[in-house]
Amino acid sequence: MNRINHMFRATLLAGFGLFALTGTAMAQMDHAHHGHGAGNEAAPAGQPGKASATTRTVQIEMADISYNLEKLDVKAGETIRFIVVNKGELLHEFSIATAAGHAEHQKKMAMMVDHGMLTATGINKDMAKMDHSAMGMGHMDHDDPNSILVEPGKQGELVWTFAQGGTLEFACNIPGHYEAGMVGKISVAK
Ligand SMILES: [Cu+2]
Repeated sequence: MNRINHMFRATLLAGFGLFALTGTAMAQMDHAHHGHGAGNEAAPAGQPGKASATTRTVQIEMADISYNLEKLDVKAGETIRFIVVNKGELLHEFSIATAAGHAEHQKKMAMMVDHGMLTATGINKDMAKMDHSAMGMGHMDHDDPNSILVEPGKQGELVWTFAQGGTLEFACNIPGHYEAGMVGKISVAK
């Protein structure tokens, strides 16, 4: 890794800590809304699809910090199988939601970083297994049906049925990544 890359990476990691602090503030301000965001977010965006109903497979490649795709055109009712490959060195997410849904999900992700469940490069599986309800934080798993977290060098899969016409976004809600441009438009034609 050359010096410029190294500095870039150091900046990313520093930014991660900064956003984690912001997450604490948001968690305190918005305590009532944790743990049930997935249902709210998923409703206008569609629903998890059956693999057997897949009409199309789309490969998504993630890097530090970008997607290989800026825009995706789909049809209402279409079921797409997304193969999501993380070619970067940082943890990334592929999530399908409205812009408002992503904004809501970002708060939860910041809280997960804040509590050590997510790091810049991976998922802390021991922390993720802990019973956070005892700490008054409720259910905090990253189990949202509309998103998938993929660690560096790995790949994952998400099958999604788009429900209605409109504009959605695919995005990475790891703190700082959406702001850095890790977001794209999905046009859902009726
Ligand atoms: Cu990311």
